[in-house]
Amino acid sequence: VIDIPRRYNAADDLIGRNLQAGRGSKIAYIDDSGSYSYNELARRVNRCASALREVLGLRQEDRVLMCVHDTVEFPTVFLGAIKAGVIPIAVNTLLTAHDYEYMLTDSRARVAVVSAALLPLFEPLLGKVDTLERIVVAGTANPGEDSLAALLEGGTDDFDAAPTLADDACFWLYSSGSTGAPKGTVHIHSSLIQTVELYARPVIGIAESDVVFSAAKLFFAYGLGNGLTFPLAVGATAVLMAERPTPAAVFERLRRHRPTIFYGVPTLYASMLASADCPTADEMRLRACTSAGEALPEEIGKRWQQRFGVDILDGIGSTEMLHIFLSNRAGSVRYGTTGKPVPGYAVRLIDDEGMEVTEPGVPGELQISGPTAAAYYWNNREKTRATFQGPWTRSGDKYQIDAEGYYIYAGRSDDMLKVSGIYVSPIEVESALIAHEAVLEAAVIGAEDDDKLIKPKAYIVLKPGLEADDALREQLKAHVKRLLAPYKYPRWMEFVDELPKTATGKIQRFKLRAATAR
Ligand code: 3SK
Repeated sequence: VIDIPRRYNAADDLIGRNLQAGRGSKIAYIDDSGSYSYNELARRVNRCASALREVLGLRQEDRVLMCVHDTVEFPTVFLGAIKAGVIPIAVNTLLTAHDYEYMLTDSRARVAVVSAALLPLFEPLLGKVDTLERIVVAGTANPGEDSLAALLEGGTDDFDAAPTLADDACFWLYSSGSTGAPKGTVHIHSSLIQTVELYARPVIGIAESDVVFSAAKLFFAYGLGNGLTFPLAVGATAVLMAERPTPAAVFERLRRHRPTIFYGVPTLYASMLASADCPTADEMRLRACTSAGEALPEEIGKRWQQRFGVDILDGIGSTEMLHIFLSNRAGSVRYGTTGKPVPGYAVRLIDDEGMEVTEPGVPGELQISGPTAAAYYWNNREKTRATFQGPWTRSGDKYQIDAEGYYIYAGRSDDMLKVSGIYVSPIEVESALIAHEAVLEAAVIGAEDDDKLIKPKAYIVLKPGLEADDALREQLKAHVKRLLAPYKYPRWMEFVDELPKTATGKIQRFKLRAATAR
């Protein structure tokens, strides 16, 4: 844990330290449009900060929602807002207009900065969400639309950082839960740099000479650290990719830019290994790989290590804790485990009676204490109190330790699923299914695919007189994809006569999980 002055601005620190170290002409970012030096990034951040304040008239602590693909526009707006004392809210680019309407209404963001391709989802919300004043288009805008490029034109090359404090709200991320709406998770200025000193330097050994590439996007807490905080804190170079992280797209960047650090998620590692076009070790110059989002199956870690001679450091973090607090370390990797606590964080396991579990093999809920915990959930006292309990943050994940103190994932405490590293609420998928005219009831659980990775599986009761067939299955999948972010659709469907329920009518998903595991 490092000492941070009371008066502190995270963006000013992350950019300013590179200019002070004489790294102005070094490449900070490479995206699909070109390369950007630290000097150019600093200029763009200042222009964005000054334009948000002086052109758009935003005040300190106003909020800007960002739905931006991984291009240089993301760090420009994220850091520009922070430098201006305006609070960026980075949201998942894969959601629906309905999700964005909720987040805009909840946050009362006055401005939304949106990648051009996502504009159709946002345009109808201008006028509908009365606190939203303007949409600014990142990328190529059409005549009549406000573009980020024009906004930057209106800014100035120099800008003095807003007088923020280390404990001030800095940015938000939205976190999902099994029930209820996503929660605006408020992080403070000091947290970003703490994740570097606690995790990125000691665990990954990130240094100025590294070129990093994160397949996990910047709007995730995991991707934000990987592709923004960590490289900028040490003066490294980060490769950004706007498109979906398919194996082909990732291979192309690995071959072209030859990063030294690659950050992935288990689903992607599995599909990369299964692809005929997977590069050879010689084509790459990887020296460290990380995985988070969901537990990395042992077999995938071992196959990657054999193929590339580099370990995958599997770890777990959370939106609430900002980055990884439990991780494997180079030289002591144990596949099939999430490693040990990252020094600077305390971790404990709590059983159903509220007692701390210390014996190997006994599961308990993982709770974490550390300096990067979010301050609170916006406008949500009940969930804030349930999650942030004194110095401890409840993760909702169950873990057990083995005889040597390695932590092993033992499932969720609630019914949430993690699909390719993103939380999916079963209730949301069930509601989408029930909205289909053929469905009477539905229950969704997580089931393992051939790579031992979790995907949604639905148990469905059809309306009387209807029969299940392949056409209906495909119709239902398409229906869910239309209503929700497409990654949430059930990969498998089982049609049943009834669902297991409590006496009060609550679905007993644990019974379906037990039946599926058999
Ligand atoms: O999913 C994770 O394990 C994770 C890791 C780092 C930061 C945030 C998250 C959710």
